[in-house]
This record gives sequence, C-alpha cells and structure tokens, in this order.
Amino acid sequence: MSIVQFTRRYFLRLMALTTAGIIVGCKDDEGEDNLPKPADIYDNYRSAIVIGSGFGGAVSALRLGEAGIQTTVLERGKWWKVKPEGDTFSDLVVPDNRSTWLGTESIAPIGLKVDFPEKHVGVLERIQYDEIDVYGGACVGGGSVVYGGITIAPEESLFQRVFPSEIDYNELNSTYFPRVIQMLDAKPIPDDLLNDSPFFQFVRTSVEQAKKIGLPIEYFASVFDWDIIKQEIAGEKTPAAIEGEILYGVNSGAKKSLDTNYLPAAEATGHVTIEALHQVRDIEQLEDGIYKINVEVLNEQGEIIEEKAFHCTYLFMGAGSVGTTRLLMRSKEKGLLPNINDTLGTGWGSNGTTMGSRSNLSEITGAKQSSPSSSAAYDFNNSVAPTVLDMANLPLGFDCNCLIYLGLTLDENRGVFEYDPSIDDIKLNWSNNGVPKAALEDVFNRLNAANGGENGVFALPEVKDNLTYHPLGGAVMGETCDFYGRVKNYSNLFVMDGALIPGSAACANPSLTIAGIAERNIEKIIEKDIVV
Ligand code: FAE
Repeated sequence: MSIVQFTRRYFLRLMALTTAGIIVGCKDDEGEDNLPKPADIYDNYRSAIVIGSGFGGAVSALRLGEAGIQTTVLERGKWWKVKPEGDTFSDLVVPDNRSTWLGTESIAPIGLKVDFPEKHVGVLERIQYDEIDVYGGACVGGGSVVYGGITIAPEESLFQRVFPSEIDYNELNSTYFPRVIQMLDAKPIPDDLLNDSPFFQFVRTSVEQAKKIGLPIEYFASVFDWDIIKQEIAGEKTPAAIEGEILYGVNSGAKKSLDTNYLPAAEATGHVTIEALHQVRDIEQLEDGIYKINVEVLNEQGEIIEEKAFHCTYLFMGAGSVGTTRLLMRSKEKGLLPNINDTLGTGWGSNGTTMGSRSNLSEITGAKQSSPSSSAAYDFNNSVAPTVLDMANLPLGFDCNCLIYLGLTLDENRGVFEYDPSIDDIKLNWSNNGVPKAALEDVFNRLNAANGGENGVFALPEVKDNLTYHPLGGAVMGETCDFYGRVKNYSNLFVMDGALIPGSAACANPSLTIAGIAERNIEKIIEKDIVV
C-alpha cells in the first residue's frame, strides 16, 4: 500500500462516488485495475498516461502494465511494423519522405539531400536551433527506431562526475542495466563476424589503430540481431543492415527496437494501449488533481484531424529531452502547470557529441560496411577532456581507406530553453564551447601519428560539433524533479526520459542510462506513489 496525495476536493468527490457505488476499490472479475476511476466525470480517463514511446516511455508502460495499471501511451508518430517484403522504411541512400518527420527535404547530416513532394510523419526529426541541430526519433519506439543500437554503460568514475550522489551506480550496474539489456536482448558482435566478415573490416582496422595508441577497447552490446545480419549476408533476408541502414529504420528487421520488445510486452499485459499519431499539445492539472492532456490526432501528412482530451491520475513524461521540456514549459507558461519550479528548461547538454573522420589510411577499411557499431575506444587521458570513440561505419560502396567516428566527450557545457509565446514553442540558448571538437581532434592527431592518415574525408571533411543525436536534460533530476523523476511541487507527475538526465551520460551513448534509470524510478514509483 502506498501514498497518494489527493486534493481535498478530489477525495470528497471520490468518497461520494464510492458511497454511490460508482467506484469499486478492488480488482474486478475481468482483472481491471482497482485504481479510483471517476469515469462518469471524464471521457477518456486512464489511471496512467505515458506521453511518448521511446526508452523512458516504453519502460514505464511495461512496468505499469505488469502492475495491472490501466495505461495509455500517447505517441505522436506512426507505428512502423517491419514487413516481410523489406520495404517498410525509406531507402538510406536516396531517402523518401518516410525518412523525415514532417519536412520537405532529407535531413541526415551526411549524404544526398533530397526534396520531397509532400510532408509525411517520417521516423527521424531534426530540430534546428541557433548553434546546434538536435536529432531524435518520431515514431512508436522513439529514438530506438533510428538509433545505432549501441547499448553501453557509462564508466563509474565518469558517471560520478556527472550524476548526483543519490543515484547509486552500483545499483544501476548490478540490477537495472542488466534488466534493460535482457529485455532488449542486446549482445556483442559474434567472433565469426568480427574476425572474418568483409562487412566488419572497418571494425578490425579501427580497433587495431586505436590499440596502437594504447586505447582500451570495448565490444559493447548491440540491439542488432546478429543472426539476421548473417541471413542478410547469406542472401536469405533483405540486405539492410549490411547496406548501412540505421537512421531511417532497418528493413530486414535486424534492429530490435522498442516496438519489438518493451512495447509489445506492455500491450501483452492487457493493461496498456498504444495510441499512435496522438500528439500531445499541452497538459493541465485540474483542481481535483487529475491531469487533462490535450491531444491532436494526426493523419500521415501531419494534419490535425481530431482534437481530444484524455484524463489520468498518474502522468508519465516520456517525450524525450526536447519533447518533455517543451510540453512542461508550454504548460507552465500558459498557467496550466504553474507550480513547476524555475529550473525547468535548464541543464540541457549535447552529451558532448561530435562526428569526425580520418582518411588516406594505409590499411583497408572495406568496401562493404555493415551498420551496427560494435566497438568503442576509451580515451580517458585525452589532454582536452575524457572522450569515448564509437567506431562507426561509412557505407560508401568502395574502399575509401577511411574511418568515421562518433565522439562522446565529458563536457560541462549546458544550455537553457526559453518559451517563446509568439511561436508557442521553446528555443535553445546554447553556445558551442569547442571542447568536444578539440578533444576529438586531439585523439585523431595521436591516431594519425601512430598509423598514418589525416583528418577528414570528402563526405565529412571537418569534425562536426554542431549536431547531436543525444539531447539530454531540461527537467533534470534534483532540480526540476526529485531523484526518482517526480516533478517537484506536483503529485503524480513524473519525468522518465532523457529530460531527467543532467546534460550528459558521462561519455556513454545514453539509451541504456535513460532506460536503466527509468527502470529504477518506475519500480520505486509503483511501490510508493501509486495506490493499488
Ligand atoms: P525518445 O526515444 O526520443 O522518445 C520520445 C518519444 O516521444 C518519441 O517517440 C516522440 O515521437 C514522442 N513525442 C515527442 N513529443 C511528443 C508529443 N508532443 N506527443 C506525443 N509524443 C511525443 O526519448 N543512443 C544510444 O544509446 N545508442 C545509440 O546507438 C544511439 N544512436 C542514435 C542514433 C541517432 C540517429 C539518434 C537520433 C539517436 C541515437 N541515440 C543512441 C540516442 C537515443 O536514441 C536517445 O538517447 C533515446 O532515444 C532517448 O530516449 P527518450 O526516452 O528520452
């Protein structure tokens, strides 16, 4: 039994309904949850609503469903189900509008630019702020549909430099990270692909070169299904991962995104419904403590075809760093959630992300490069700042004797969002401090000195530090929220996603950290906050 802080008015209303026999406070024969349901008062009432279906949202939905709590997930994007024909998602090289969230041109940072005749609710979103482009997923499964599948934990000493001491690294590492890895079924690259396959020559070369300058290597867990990749190589499946598909989804089904594990498992509890193409506009807490969520139902061109309101007792924010911050700031500024404190919108970081390349190498890197990144090199003694290099693929179709890397640097640079009423949206004030770029160039210089080669390749001539795939922060733990994601000054309102993370995942790609912390938090919230 746990605590819920009803307002007096809500309590009295519930008492009246209970006395009148309208609300039953125990599990019924159909196994419906026994939370109070003022169903005669509100249309579309759910005990719990989760906004967004990425890592924070999917973890929340599954665990709420398992606890028997009637839950609806509201996701603005579409549910892309991989078809056996192998043509679910846009082509990587010549993208079509399935690639892009409501845009008129393709948005990938590298590659061909293509114009689209009409907008579509495509999978990848780019938000352009003054000094940085922020990328994210916009579909059922959120970032997991467009991501690289890298499932890696931060190193402990770096984690402790970024995260508050209230977050116990050992607890995450021993309980919650393994729980996520098991659900995702994430596994390191198998030896036969690593050692022998021409599709992974780039890994062998990049690892050997990093070892020459003494960098430790990790072959991390990936959510890519290595057996499907073998089937692709054998010609038994649509060639997709082996063609470099990542960004717009993987047509062979080789990427085990959240729409193939957490989300169907949540639905299978019988207590969770996923509503795709339901874009939340804003959120209001009513006088009785119930949350009213105003929703725009979209068609596949992104036009609003219906407006709806949902109501719930427990509201879980999983719309991602920008999405959650936007919804909370918009609602606060409109007086709908006025009591959120003024730290909202602060503490945003890019996770120190850079992207860079090296070319003119004497070693081959492979004409065929399969997409899953499988290894990282740790450069914690970097003279600028600790940096992790993800060895990525550059599927150009010929051997370019070049390598591409994603750099993740421990960077204290933070930005602040402000709400602009003229656009009813948030703007990011973030200035590039040059640290992540200098750190990547520092390690490139050492790699070039030991192995030969030079920085840059025609497809990516300079180190890019004006984009991030890893937006973090905006409603940060210990500031806007407590250390379990409870929004301060509100009951039953929780932030479960990247908005809660303090601007950096300590040189790790962030999905495992976000999902692990969400697993930790939802366990506590179900135990302490929800009446069952
Ligand atoms: P996220 O997964 O972004 O989900 C938010 C969801 O909320 C999305 O589905 C949105 O459509 C939805 N949403 C937003 N606004 C609304 C609204 N108003 N109403 C309804 N729904 C809404 O949030 N991380 C790794 O760890 N490993 C990788 O290999 C990796 N590669 C990446 C590659 C790319 C190209 C990108 C873009 C990201 C990559 N990431 C990677 C980052 C990772 O995807 C990201 O940190 C997580 O997905 C963030 O999880 P959240 O739960 O915060």
